[in-house]
Amino acid sequence: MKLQRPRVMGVVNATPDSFSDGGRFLDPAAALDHARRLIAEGADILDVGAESTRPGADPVPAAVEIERLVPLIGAIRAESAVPISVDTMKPEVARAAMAAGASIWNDVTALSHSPDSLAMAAELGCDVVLMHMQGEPRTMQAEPRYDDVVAEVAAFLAERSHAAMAAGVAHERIWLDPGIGFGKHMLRHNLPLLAGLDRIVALGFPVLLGASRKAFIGALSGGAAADQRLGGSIAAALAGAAAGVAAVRVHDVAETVQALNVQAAIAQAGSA
Ligand code: HH2
Repeated sequence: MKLQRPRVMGVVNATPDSFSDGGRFLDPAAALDHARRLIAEGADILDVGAESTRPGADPVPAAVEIERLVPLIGAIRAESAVPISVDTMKPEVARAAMAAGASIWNDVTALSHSPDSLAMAAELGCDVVLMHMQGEPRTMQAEPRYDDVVAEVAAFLAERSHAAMAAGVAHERIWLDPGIGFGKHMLRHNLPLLAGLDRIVALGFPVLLGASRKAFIGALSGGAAADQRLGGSIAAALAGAAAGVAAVRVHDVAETVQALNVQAAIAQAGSA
């Protein structure tokens, strides 16, 4: 039975300071092992990153990102055909990652970090994820402000998708992401955005949702630590699926695949 459900993107961090699993996968062999495990658990895409975007994280020079990412991407590609996405805001890192075997550029700055980003995305011809963020990672949680968070995020994503297409990125290469947790008040902004995902989906591009283990889940569960947020992460993924997102970016692949498969099977039985 082929089920209609979002694709599951598993997170592989090669960072010493990522909020959810900081440091555990900096060792290249450990990161590769983790990637193997996520593939075995059913990941449809792997998202590899070497610069944490958590609030207050230190920037990483491009050369260090490349040094961490290229061997890892090459090693994954050598043993699997799984699509690989690279989580970077730097065009030179995206280029190195594509040369090593990645095919998706996941950019939390929506191709605005460098004046070269738009042209690089067009030149690479890869898929690009344009994510919304208010402010920049170091300071974005200081005082996020919106009048209407869903409308403002949708308008920003529409503008960036037009900028990308004007620069030569094909429509079918573009994904949008509301950027849960990126310059958003934990509950006042993230919850309306999750409730209004259908309005982001209505922009006509595949939508990626990254809510896994984020702080708003802790805020709704008595301050649960990042590795104690599985239930809430699954609830958010299911809400995304119900709204029609194309993919969810998650840390817990096996559990998310199971939840999405059950949701899809129930929906299918209901419409048979
Ligand atoms: N969230 C993080 C990183 N990259 N990319 C997209 N497109 N959407 C997201 O929601 C998103 C993202 C979270 O930040 P980080 O501190 O790197 O933690 P982790 O990679 O463990 O999720």
